[in-house]
Amino acid sequence: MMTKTFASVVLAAAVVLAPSLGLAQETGGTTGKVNSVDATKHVVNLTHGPIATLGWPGMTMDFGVAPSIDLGTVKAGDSVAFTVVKSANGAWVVDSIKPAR
Ligand SMILES: [Cu+2]
Repeated sequence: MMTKTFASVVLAAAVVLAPSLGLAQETGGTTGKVNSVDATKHVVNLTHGPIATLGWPGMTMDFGVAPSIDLGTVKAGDSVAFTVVKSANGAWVVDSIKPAR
């Protein structure tokens, strides 16, 4: 879809360009459990632990997922370790997600 493609390009550009522009990039990571995956919207719902660097408590929430991530490798019930980054529009986006060890 055009809209999603455009949003993905903007997001990718923001993630790539923010550090080179000297913008402070807020990031953090933790572990959690995948509750659901919406591959069409490129969104996951995670119950995650606290993220100390962001001052977040543990919670259950939806996250957009960076276009570079193959959601075919992520499924409901998985325990994962993931990182998030604040995108240009203020939304938090998962920029890495792997099976938790
Ligand atoms: Cu959260």
